[in-house]
Amino acid sequence: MSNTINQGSGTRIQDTSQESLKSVLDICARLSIVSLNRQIEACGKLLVQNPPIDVAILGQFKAGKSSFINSLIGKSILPVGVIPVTTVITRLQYGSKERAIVRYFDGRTSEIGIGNIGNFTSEAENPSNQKNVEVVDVELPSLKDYAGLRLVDTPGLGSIFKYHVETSENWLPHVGTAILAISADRPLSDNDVQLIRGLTQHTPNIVLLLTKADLLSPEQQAEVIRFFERTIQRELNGQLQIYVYSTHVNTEQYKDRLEAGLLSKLSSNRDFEFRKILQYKMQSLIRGCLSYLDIALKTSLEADLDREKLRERIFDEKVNFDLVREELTIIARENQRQTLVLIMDYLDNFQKPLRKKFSEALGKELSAWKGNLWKLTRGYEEWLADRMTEEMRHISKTEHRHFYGTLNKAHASLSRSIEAFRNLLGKNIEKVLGVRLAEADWKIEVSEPDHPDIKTIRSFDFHFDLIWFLIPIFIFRGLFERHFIGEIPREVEANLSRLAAQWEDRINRAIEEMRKQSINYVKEELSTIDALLSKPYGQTDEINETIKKLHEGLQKLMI
Ligand SMILES: Nc1nc2c(ncn2[C@@H]2O[C@H](COP(=O)(O)OP(=O)(O)OP(=O)(O)O)[C@@H](O)[C@H]2O)c(=O)[nH]1
Ligand SMILES: [Mg+2]
Repeated sequence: MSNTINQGSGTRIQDTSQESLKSVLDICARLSIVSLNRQIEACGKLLVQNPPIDVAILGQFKAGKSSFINSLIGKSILPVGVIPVTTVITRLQYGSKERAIVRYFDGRTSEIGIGNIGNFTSEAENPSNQKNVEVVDVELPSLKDYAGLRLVDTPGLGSIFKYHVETSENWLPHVGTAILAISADRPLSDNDVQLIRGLTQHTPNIVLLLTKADLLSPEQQAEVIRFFERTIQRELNGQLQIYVYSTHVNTEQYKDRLEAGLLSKLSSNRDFEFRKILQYKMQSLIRGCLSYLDIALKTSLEADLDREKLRERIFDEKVNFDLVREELTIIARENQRQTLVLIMDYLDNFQKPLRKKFSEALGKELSAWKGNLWKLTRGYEEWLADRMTEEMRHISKTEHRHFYGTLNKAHASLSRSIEAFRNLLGKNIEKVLGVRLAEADWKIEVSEPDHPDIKTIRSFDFHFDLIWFLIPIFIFRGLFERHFIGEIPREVEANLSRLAAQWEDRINRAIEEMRKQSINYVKEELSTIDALLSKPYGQTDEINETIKKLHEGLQKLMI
């Protein structure tokens, strides 16, 4: 990475971090991932508060952490001792005047005298942190050289005081730069190596501090340092800066080296170092989140697979939309095909009586009609049209219910068919999901067909009246009267057929409506069940989307 993060890239890191943090937050909330909460909180604080860089002194209990800080600030304000002491996180930073503020977990704060810090941070005065102190913040004018940094004293790890261990471990995500204190008399335990591993999740800046160096001769110090180097190389496949310190001997010399090599650098490049830390923490958080999302994705894919299996079991070969649509269409078509035949059969009964009725009536009427052939023909036509219309209307009105045979049959068959389909679907759902399909009101509406507009039709094939002036009516009148009477059966048949055809059209249209209604019921039911089956799962897309977004964020943060 380049040694300068300019303003532009600083804004980019800030923006990308903000975006990625939001995605992480959303997906963690949605998938109930709680294990990243502390990292999320730490990154959130860095982004929102832009605080000083927390330079944390971490390490095993009694490693000399508090003594080291006291020595660094040139004031013995942190409690030290031969038994585990520090019980509360204590942060020290530059301030124009000396003051100490106690922050409690419940949000309260109180200012205390610098001399009373031990009342809150030492195990003796505040056993297992009975006073519920979250952190003690100390401001000192003497820390001017370290402006922009915050020295953090932490409770020791590895002691029998589980509370101390927990407090420090919980605080790790906040660490900006870690100084791992290792006492000369207990050089680099397995716990220290584990701690370094844990710290690499949270910061790119980790240094080792060999404390109580006065307990070793220069040769022994060199030997211990070589041991540190070899162990770190072997265990962590890397190198860490190693500083030496003693509060007893050569303190100023050790302090100068530490300042020059670490603290002054951090302080004078505070913004650059801060963004580097933020960038590192965000990358680590995103990677952590991605690893959870991998699991979530696999689970979701399996759920999708299960859903597919469920769907296959519910929508088996019997519960099949295409099949049921075909069945409903066949029912409708079969009935529609029979409509005309059925009506015609029924109307056939009217042929004879109508012929008789019309012939007799015409016979009576004809003798009174006067005029030439043209007038006779017009008179016949008018009479026939009026009577026939009246008759057809009467039949239509009084007999139409007898035409509904196919309509009623289609209704019954379609109803039976969709009910059978719903029963099959219901059984499958109960078998597969163990739930009963609620009753549904699948009533097919039968809309009574409109009455046709009854009009008679002319059935003459040749119009004699066009040549009326050639025909002497007094000679041929008898012939024409017989002709008119002779036409009656054809007229009756033609008009009954027309009535039948008009009713067929209307009835078949009603059957078609019912077919569409039935198919719609089935379609809607199937798509509802399908949607329900997809609902509890269907996170795959969302997870994939977040994974993609986080990878993009990670890429931007790596540049
Ligand atoms: N010889 C020697 N002893 C030291 C040095 N620094 C600290 N000590 C002693 O080591 C003991 C532990 O010191 P602390 O500063 O309380 O250690 P700590 O790591 O803060 O301990 P906890 O807060 O309990 O984790 C004390 O008795 C100190 O006097 C040092 O440089 N040389
Ligand atoms: Mg301490």
